Amino acid sequence: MKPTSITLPPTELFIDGEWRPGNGGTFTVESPTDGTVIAKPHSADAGDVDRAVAAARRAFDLGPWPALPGAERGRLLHRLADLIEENATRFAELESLDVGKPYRDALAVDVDLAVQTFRHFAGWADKLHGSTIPVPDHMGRPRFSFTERVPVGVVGAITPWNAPTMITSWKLAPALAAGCTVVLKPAEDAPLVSQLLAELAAAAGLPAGVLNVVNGPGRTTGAAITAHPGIDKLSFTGSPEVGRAIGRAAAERFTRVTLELGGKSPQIVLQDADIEALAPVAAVSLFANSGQTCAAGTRILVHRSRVDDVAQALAAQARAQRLGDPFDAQTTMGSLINAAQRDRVMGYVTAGLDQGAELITGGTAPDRPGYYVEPTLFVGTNDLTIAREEIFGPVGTIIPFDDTDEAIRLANATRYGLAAVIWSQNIGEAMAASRALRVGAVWVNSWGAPDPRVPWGGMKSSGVGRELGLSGLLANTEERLVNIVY
Ligand code: TXE
Repeated sequence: MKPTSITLPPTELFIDGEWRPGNGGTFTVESPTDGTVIAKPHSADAGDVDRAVAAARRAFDLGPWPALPGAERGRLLHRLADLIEENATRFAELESLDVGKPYRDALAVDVDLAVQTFRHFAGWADKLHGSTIPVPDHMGRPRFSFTERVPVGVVGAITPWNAPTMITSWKLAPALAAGCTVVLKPAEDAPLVSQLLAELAAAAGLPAGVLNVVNGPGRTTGAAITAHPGIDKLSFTGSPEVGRAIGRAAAERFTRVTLELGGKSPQIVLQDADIEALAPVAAVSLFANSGQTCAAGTRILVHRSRVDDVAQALAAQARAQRLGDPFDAQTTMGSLINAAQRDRVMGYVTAGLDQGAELITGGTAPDRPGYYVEPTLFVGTNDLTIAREEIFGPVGTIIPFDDTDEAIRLANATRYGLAAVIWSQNIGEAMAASRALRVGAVWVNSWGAPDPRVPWGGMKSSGVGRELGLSGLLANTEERLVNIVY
């Protein structure tokens, strides 16, 4: 059950180490499970964004952050990780309340991975090395050339609502470890955990201006960040449409940019796949967070001889899901984020039916308060709207194929390229398929949330650049070459 009292973080903007009222009015955050008003955070107008960028600029250009020894930045980030861990249940409560995802998932996955992400990148803060490069001098003098990794500067981070604790940590931890300062704009639908993060960053001892949090709508607050000349890098996770606008704005001033834009990821079930083993994992990939995950394996490409077995096994998994109160320990699926998303998902279900897909299970929005959709499975073809567009809801389509070449062709026949899963007991075949896929991440006989130690990002319309891992750290740096001739 929902805890009787959840302590909400401050609702103001966090600029230059202080909570300040926003000049853009307030907006309402509703619980997606019952429509009640949770909070009314302040919105930042362009002037507030300007002040936040100026604070981040000062903390970068004059302040101690990039000049601190890496080990000291690492110590402060470890302290922040410890504080997040100490406040884990508070983060999970806020995430569950805001997003409607099961509390136990928020605690075990999102918050845990956020702690791991801060710890991982805290460890990198004193390990940003360059290289020495032997280069002959054209006049025959002794020459010494080396490179340094320097922080890219002020990072403007714009985050989505589906996994706010985790995705915010993906943006903040590598940027802060590299010595960057940050202006963060959380998604309007799920701003609460970022407010708590700001509170804890101050408690951990991060200097004023190093992290600034400005809430507000994307089209005003987000756009003001995107257009601000004081920002050196934009880091965005969200829809391809907004990603394109951000990429365009970045190109205007050659601002560095990282975009993570979701996917339509295939799960390829080869003829020899162990269906009993794959069913529960494939179900997590489809239904975790009510399907609102960027790597959801929503196109289940199945060898024609196994279609009935897979359909039965996944339908059983779908029927075993318990929709309900995210704070109820029995609940496996919470709500969608808001009414618009529920309607959007139901629109796709209708399109699937209209275009002749066979509905195996689900397909309804239960008649109860909140924005729920039943776990839904279709059998169809790769050209249907439900197989082409990212639905961001608990809807999967089983698509038959006749041989592995056709499976690869179908898997790649999408504008997205974030992730793919291959289910097979033949490692040679799985590896060959893996190499043929135009995606940023492949799982063989598995699926799971990204880990901070490995890179994350997509090919094609799934995005530009990588977050996490060493690539994610280096994406917050520039490489500087120094030549000494003596
Ligand atoms: O995303 P938006 P929405 C996909 C998913 C989902 C769809 C729409 O398919 O159904 O996108 O979700 C900010 N300038 N993903 O509408 O609008 C906005 O305030 C600057 C996949 O919520 O892209 C929020 O903070 N910023 C995805 C963030 O962008 C702007 C996760 C994302 O919002 C802006 C989320 C603007 N003009 C959605 N307009 C993934 N990669 O997993 C909006 N924003």
